[in-house]
Amino acid sequence: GNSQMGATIVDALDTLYIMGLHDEFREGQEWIDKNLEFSVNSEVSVFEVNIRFIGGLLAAYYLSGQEVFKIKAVQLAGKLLPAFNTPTGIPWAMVNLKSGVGRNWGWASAGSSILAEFGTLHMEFVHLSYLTGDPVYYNKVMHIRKLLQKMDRPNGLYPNYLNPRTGRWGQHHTSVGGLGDSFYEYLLKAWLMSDKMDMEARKMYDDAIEAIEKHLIRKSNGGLTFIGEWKNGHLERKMGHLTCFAGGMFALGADGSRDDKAGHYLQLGAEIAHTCHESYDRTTLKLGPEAFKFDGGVEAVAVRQNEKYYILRPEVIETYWYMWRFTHDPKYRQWGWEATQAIDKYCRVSGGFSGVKDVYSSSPTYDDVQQSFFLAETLKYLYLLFSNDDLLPLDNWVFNTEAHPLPVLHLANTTLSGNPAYR
Ligand code: DMJ
Repeated sequence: GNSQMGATIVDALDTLYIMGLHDEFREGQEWIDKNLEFSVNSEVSVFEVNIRFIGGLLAAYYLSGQEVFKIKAVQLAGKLLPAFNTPTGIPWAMVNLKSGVGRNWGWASAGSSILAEFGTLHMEFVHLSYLTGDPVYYNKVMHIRKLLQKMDRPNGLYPNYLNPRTGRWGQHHTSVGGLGDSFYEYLLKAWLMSDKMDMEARKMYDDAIEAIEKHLIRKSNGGLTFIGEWKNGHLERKMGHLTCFAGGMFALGADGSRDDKAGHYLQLGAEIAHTCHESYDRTTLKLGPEAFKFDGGVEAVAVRQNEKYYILRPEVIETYWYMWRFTHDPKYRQWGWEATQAIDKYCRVSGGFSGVKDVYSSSPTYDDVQQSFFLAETLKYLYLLFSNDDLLPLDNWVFNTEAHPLPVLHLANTTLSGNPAYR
């Protein structure tokens, strides 16, 4: 948005808390208490506000017990609700926080909303209903799920674009990276967050992953497993840095997988982790490019100049951390340490850390931006990678797509839809 909303402060709170930086955490809390306001004439992304602000505030609330975070999360969620006023209930990508007017990105195919955006609300919205007793949030995300369930899927794949006016798919482009990624992640995590009771979510995840494996996952000539992108019946042999989160997702979803294929999915996670490590290792800076190809003799290397940047993204380290938790293979800590050293050497600047424009250049130039996910995710996952497993055990906590931990909900015998007795 165009107003000063303190994204980095909110996104970093739980990282500060987990690292035991309590003075800094209190400073953040004070700022939020005094300054974080939502009645601003600013157009924001529903998805980004949800994963960074609502997710960040909810995690800060659950970790610290400070009411202010819950209050702010609920206020902000109320400001997002007008985005769902579309003919289908599929929300607009953007909403003006003051007027409630929504619209979609101009670049999106056929006026569509984006799968990874409207499909990445479930965790936070279920928690909002749980905490407030108000079913409105839960009903919004369940409506999206039901609508998706009813739709035909080409080759069993979910296209990235869906028009919120007509309820029809836009361009048949499917990816596990940008535009698709966290939709699949949230199907799995909805199941985990429900204490494995939400079997509908688990089934949707299993079905989606089976189609992805069949149509998008391939081995390169050099033996690297990669996840490509499906565009109108054609497989593009290109993988994004964003797609690298999927290694961790496959490992996290191994337990409970259909036909007891746990070993298979853990192995797939390890192969993706390896491929993504190669994408780092084949650069000059030992930091991964935004996208890399497996085509015409090229393997895990960026080809186009505008795909050679690294903007402090977390996905590769996220996968190292999940793989570490599930295997305790020391190579994941070693790879995490390589990335840590490279970030410290090439991204540290006087005012913090910066993205770099070309990971293949020995004299990198900076983009002069420290993305808020660097503190929310990249540093948190690194810290967890070198911590004991009893810090945020995965049996009790589920991380949202911005690495904000939310507790598993034990909801047996209760319903989130319309039961005011629920706290
Ligand atoms: C983050 O905001 C989230 O991880 C999101 O799911 C994808 N993009 C960024 C980090 O790269």
